[in-house]
Parts: sequence; structure tokens; C-alpha cells
Amino acid sequence: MQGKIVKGIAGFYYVHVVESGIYECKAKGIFRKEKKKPLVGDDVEIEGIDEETKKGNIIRILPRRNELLRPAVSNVDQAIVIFAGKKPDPNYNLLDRFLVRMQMENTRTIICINKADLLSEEEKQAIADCYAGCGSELLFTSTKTRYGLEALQEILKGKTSTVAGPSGVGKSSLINLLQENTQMETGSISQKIERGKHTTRHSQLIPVSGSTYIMDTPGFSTLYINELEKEELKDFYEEFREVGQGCRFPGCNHVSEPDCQVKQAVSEGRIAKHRYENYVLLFEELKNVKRY
Ligand SMILES: Nc1nc2c(ncn2[C@@H]2O[C@H](COP(=O)(O)OP(=O)(O)OP(=O)(O)O)[C@@H](O)[C@H]2O)c(=O)[nH]1
Ligand SMILES: [Mg+2]
Ligand SMILES: [Zn+2]
Repeated sequence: MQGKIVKGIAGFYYVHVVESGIYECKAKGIFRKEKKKPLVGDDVEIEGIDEETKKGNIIRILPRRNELLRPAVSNVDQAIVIFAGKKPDPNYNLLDRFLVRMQMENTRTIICINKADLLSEEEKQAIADCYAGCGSELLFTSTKTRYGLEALQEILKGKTSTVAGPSGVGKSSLINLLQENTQMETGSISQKIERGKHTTRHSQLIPVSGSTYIMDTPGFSTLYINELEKEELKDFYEEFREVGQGCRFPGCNHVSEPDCQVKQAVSEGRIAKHRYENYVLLFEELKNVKRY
């Protein structure tokens, strides 16, 4: 029988089979040998099914369309990277890492700035300006006022999407508003340090309607892109591409080279300063990665 993993907790995988519901499954030893761990989103073959207890065994993972590292899910069409406009304040360095990472995985990314009810028009405009050239769509949402919810629904329609982002930004709150089948637990954020409390602990695939699915995932605050060579980083910055053609040196990294058109564009405000500064930080970080 074939099904889809909708949740994995402590070695158990919950496999949804269209005709007969959800089975609690273990993965047989073959995966350990292949070092292949089942992921939420995997299409799998199960056998040894007990209809009474709704238990079975996963014996095979069908080929994956794609596979994300963080959040660890598979077979997604796109990632909705969610940050809060405030409470907690957005960490743009982390957001930029997401944008690089998702491009590395060939996954379409949509930036969603939630808690828009806490932002002034000027603050929204500043964020929009910063990401205007990055190649990913950006939208603002609020679960309090339902602002932007229809636009988000339109983006999700007919696709399998995963959310990704730090704790406490409202990933689960948004998912709860988008469908009525599954209500995820949500948590307040810490008053003192304005950080989320990691309410969602496990990724879960949730049907929204017909062919539309969304995955809720746990929040996280670090993301490495260490597999990249520093010289490759610039290729993931859409706004550098055309301008960079005019740099004096072919292969200019836009960091310390003279006559760099990217640096020129930053100084004239044609490329967002924030984006460029984070680029330089990531570049320096990759420079210091030890390679063997
Ligand atoms: N002001 C405001 N608060 C929101 C909004 N959306 C969610 N919140 C609040 O933000 C807090 C965190 O929401 P969650 O949905 O649990 O956040 P999460 O991203 O799922 O967090 P983790 O599961 O810990 O990763 C809750 O107190 C929500 O009520 C919003 O649009 N505006
Ligand atoms: Mg959550
Ligand atoms: Zn340059």
C-alpha cells in the first residue's frame, strides 16, 4: 500500500493512505543501512498492516522530488519563509540565509512578513524596498486583522508548501486560519527577551483543500550555508546579477575589488544596504569555513 508521511515523532511515522486513513508505522532497518531517514512529505510503501490497530511498516521511500535540510521535509513545491514584522524583530541575516539556502535547493521561496498589524506604513515600505530586488515575492500578513490572508491563499492554491522561520513569528497561527481540519498549538512569546517558545516541536503535513497542502514546522534561529564556496555566494543575489556585469574584474566578488559596480549601486541606493551588508558578513563567514 502507498501513502504519505504526514508526521514523525520519536521513531514513529504517521502515514496517510487516501482510501483508508492514517497508520502508525515504524521504518525497517534497511533505511539505517542506507542512512536514509524518512521525512514528512515522503511518499512511502507500507506493509504488514494491521487494520485493527492501524499499524504498519514502512518498507520503501519512493523517489523524492526534492528535500530540504531545514526544515527537514520533502516533496514541496515552495517554501513560505515567515518572519514577524515585530515581536520578535526580524533577523534579516537569517532571512537572507533562507533565501540563499532555498535557492541552493532549487525551491521557490515566498517571503511572508507576519504581524503586519504591529507595523506602520513606513516600516512596511522599508522592508518591501529592501527585498524588492531579491527575486522572491514578498507579502505582509496579520492573523489579528486577517490582512494579506487572501493573497497567501492564492499563493498556496494547488501546491504543497512548507513554512519556515524562527519561533514565535506566527507560523502555526497562520496555518490555523488557513484551514479548519487541523488546529495546531500556538504559544505566546517570552515577554522579556521577545523570543518564541518553540511551541511546534514536529513537522506536520496538513491538507488545506483538494490538492493544497501546507506543512507546519518547528521554528529555528540558525542556518548554515557552509557547503558554498565564498565565490559562489554572489550568484544567489538576484539584485547583483545585472549590475555586476559592469565590474572591472570578471568574477568580481563585490567585496574589496576596485571599480565594483555593485558597491557603486549600494552607495547610490540602487541596491539595499542591508542586503549588501549581510552579503559581506556571509562572505566573510564562508571565507573562514575549514574545508577538508
Ligand atoms: N500581533 C500579532 N500577533 C500574532 C500574529 N500571528 C501570531 N501572533 C502571536 O504570536 C505568538 C506566536 O504564534 P505561533 O503561531 O505559536 O508562532 P510559531 O511561529 O508557530 O512558533 P513556533 O511553533 O514556536 O515555531 C502567539 O502569541 C500569537 O497569538 C499577528 O499577525 N499579529
Ligand atoms: Mg508553531
Ligand atoms: Zn563587483
